[in-house]
Amino acid sequence: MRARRLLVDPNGACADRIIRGVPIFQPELETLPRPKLEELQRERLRGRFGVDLEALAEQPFRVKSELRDAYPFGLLQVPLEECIRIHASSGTRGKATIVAYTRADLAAWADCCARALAAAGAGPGTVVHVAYGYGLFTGGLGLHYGAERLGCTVVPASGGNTPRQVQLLEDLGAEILCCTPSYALAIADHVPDPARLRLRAGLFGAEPWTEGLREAIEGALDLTAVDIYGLSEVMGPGVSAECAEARDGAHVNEDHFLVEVVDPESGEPLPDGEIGELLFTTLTKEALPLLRYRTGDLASLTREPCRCGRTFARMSRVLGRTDDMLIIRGVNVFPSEIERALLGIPDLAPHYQLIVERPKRLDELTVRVEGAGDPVRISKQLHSVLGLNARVEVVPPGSIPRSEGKALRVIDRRET
Ligand code: DLL
Repeated sequence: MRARRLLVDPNGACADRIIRGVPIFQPELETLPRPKLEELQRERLRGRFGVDLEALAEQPFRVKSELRDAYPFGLLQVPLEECIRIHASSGTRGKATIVAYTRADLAAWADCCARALAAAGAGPGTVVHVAYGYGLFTGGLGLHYGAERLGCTVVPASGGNTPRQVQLLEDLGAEILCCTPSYALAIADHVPDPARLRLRAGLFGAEPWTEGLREAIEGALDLTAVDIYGLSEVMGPGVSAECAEARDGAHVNEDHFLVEVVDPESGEPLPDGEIGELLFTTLTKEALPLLRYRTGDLASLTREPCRCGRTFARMSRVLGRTDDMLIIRGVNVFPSEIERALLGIPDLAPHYQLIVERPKRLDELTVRVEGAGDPVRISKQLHSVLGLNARVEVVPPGSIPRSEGKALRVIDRRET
């Protein structure tokens, strides 16, 4: 058993914040009975957008291109001087999107990230190593302020210089690591013996990952890996996060964000349990409120109670994006499915790239993966699991470039 710390209210009150052994940062909100939560959402929705909860499904969607078209500040709902921070989407797809935050927005964001850190087992005094990039990307500063809000001791390492990261982890004894899952693996490459580190948990997100990758990271770094999700347009990291206790879906901070899942094609709402596109409505944001924002992320929801005691809805892992689905000779496949299949094959390492080309009008997929094994046999295994024809290249360990932020896993060389 890993030791758990008692969570002390950063405002001074040392409240009884242990619910069934799990420290909860804001239990009065995070464990609100659903009818009360809905009441709060209803009030906030009406107050901010003048929309009744029942009428939500009739409201038009907002999409990312509207933010891009309004670049940089066209959608701000408050004067710029009321905004005390600017961030931008990391721009792995297309031009960056600028977002802005008022003081109250930043406070709410810090609360959400503090909740996520507490749910991973952090508390006041826990040393938290933040290796998400600091800067316009929301990962670094988002978790940084959340950790301070919780009363942790933050190591603002940012990304890069991996050997130094490992040195800091070892010397400063961080118990919590925050970075992308792909960077966690890159860090693990430099950790010969995880017993030299004191890591207990990691908050990994900003890119899709699988249960197989979770196991690989947990094995290599000897920690509990939890998923943290978010997007700059809605806030940044901490829109939702898993609890270390159940690790069974990320709790959406529903007092701040109303979540829906819709059919990506028809736009019709889908019931809990069905996979569709996630939509968020911000209930408290001042600078950039968004009604029914289409994330492009595919996931499902459950409102079943979680054994950690939190009542917020949980979202599944992001299973892919509406726009990164690869269609290879008519077979629809998400990179995450290929990752899952690869990680199910012994002797392969969780470092891979997918190269899509169209040499003669037909798409061809090359899966380049580190490890050992017969490429023809691996290709057959992929085919049996995914129904997909892919050429496989098995390359020596260390030959696929490591990322310091979001991994670039798909190289699409097709002309569009
Ligand atoms: O990636 C915010 C973030 C930082 C989340 C640190 C978690 C940790 P953007 O750069 O705007 O914001 O990218 C948002 O990244 O729409 C998803 O497609 C993807 N994404 C974020 N978290 C996850 C996750 C940050 N846990 C886009 N699993 C989102 C899968 C994720 N995809």
